[in-house]
Amino acid sequence: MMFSLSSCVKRHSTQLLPNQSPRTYFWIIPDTGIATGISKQVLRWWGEDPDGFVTGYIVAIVPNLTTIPNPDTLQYFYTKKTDSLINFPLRQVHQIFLVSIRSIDNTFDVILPEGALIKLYPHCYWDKNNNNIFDADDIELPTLMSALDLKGAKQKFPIKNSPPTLLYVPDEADPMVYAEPPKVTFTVASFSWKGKDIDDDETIVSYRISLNDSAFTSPVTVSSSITTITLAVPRSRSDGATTVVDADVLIGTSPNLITIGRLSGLRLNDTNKLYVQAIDIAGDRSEILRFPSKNRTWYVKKPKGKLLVVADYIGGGDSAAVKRYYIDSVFAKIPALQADGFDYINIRIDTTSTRSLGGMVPALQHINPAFIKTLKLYNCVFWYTDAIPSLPVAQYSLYDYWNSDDGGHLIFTTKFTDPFDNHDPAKAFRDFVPIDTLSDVALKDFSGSVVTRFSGYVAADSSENTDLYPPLLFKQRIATGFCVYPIVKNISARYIYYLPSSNYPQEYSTTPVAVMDEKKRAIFITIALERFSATYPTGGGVIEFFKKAFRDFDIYQ
Ligand SMILES: [Ca+2]
Ligand SMILES: [Ca+2]
Ligand SMILES: [Ca+2]
Repeated sequence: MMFSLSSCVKRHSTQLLPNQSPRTYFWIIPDTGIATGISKQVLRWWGEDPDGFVTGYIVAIVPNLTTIPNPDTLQYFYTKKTDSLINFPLRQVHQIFLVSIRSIDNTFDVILPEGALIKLYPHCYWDKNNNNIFDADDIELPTLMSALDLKGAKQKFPIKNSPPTLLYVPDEADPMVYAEPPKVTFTVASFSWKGKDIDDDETIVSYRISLNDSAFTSPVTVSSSITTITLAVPRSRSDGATTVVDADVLIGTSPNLITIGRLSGLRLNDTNKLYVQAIDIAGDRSEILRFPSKNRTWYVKKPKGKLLVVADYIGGGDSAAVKRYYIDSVFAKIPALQADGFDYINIRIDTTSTRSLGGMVPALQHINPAFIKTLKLYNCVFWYTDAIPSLPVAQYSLYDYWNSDDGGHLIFTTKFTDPFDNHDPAKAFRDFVPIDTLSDVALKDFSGSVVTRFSGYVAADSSENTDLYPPLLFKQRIATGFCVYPIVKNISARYIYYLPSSNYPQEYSTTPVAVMDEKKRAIFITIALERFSATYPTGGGVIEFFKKAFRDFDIYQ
């Protein structure tokens, strides 16, 4: 069609008839949109020229105008396209936009780039430097005016705001699940969301947050840049509470958490819900996003006692036996601990084929701060592991826990079972316990074989005679099938236990197996404590070890 028109023009061009102006038309999609439009609209236009053909268009989109000014001082952009998804820069609920489109016919002889800014007044020019005056390298367009649709097509758009929307965000450990609190937490939990607005995500101004109250009676409001918050209750507040307690609202990550508000009504030893709503610049609100998500619960346990036991243990099918050892054979025999109570968390249960973190471990992006703050509810964390500890979880949380003023004390005991295992490929241990190195090579005997059978005593470091740790005695019947990787303490730590010297070569004559930092905040033992007798030898054993550690930590005398 265009080609036949073109040849038509050529045939008649010698007749010196004046050029006829093109005409311009447009509509928007969907066509119901003009009345109840949203601030993103598909515009479609076309031009017709009676004595030639249309080569391009200039388009102006101007807020708060109802007619084209005379003279036309609008700023146009040039395009060869015939449609556009127009994103109106909406800043009010009902803002009006004027769209003016003028076709250009084939008598215009300048090739303009897509998007060139065009002014028609005081004369036609290409405003190359976009400053609304004719200057510098701007280019005059003397043939434009006569090639232009002088009437143009114009349309007023009353634009209606659309409310924002709120979405869950994925757990960085598993994109198939949401970043939301574990089904059971203590009095700390983190929440993340993502706000969207069809008018432009930047038109969201705030989020309001409410606890157990979908009516948002007394919400905490955060700015739109905050899309993760953490609820936390200090022990000084929860210890005296019975059924409900106020929760602080924190932003940021440890050690830079900032308290920005408080929500009342966190239910202890009960289920809870957190509600979030987005508010845009026009004051419109999103649907309410609820935590926990559908078909899930969030139960908050009131913390008790000063000790949190972290079970990082599945291996070998003996996890129940190991748990019984600590809970029944050791902690049940420490009167102060029994009087005070303590808490227990298993961080290895409820793993899935796609999520290796246990179900009690927060979303990966929430370990700091939610998991760190959970540990900090307690004066002491006892963390025991099988041969495959949750090193990333420990790495994200434990150094901060025992090195910060609001943290506590750590006893970390692990075990190594495979002499050829790549037991610490990322060199993770030195990030969270007071050592410089954990050897790559397991302890060997005089024949060069890895030592996998242990017996007798582990001796306390005797360099500080006044501060001896109680001796520990291997439980002979299970003291096989594991090995020891020698450690080198860091400069501000001391060894507290050694393997006895007689069975090992000179270089391992005094093999350290436990270390404590100089501030007495962290103890690391490379032999699983459950390998030792709880009660023997006389004056020693694992019960006495914990009593000594609790005294050193100034938790229980
Ligand atoms: Ca024409
Ligand atoms: Ca200019
Ligand atoms: Ca909006």
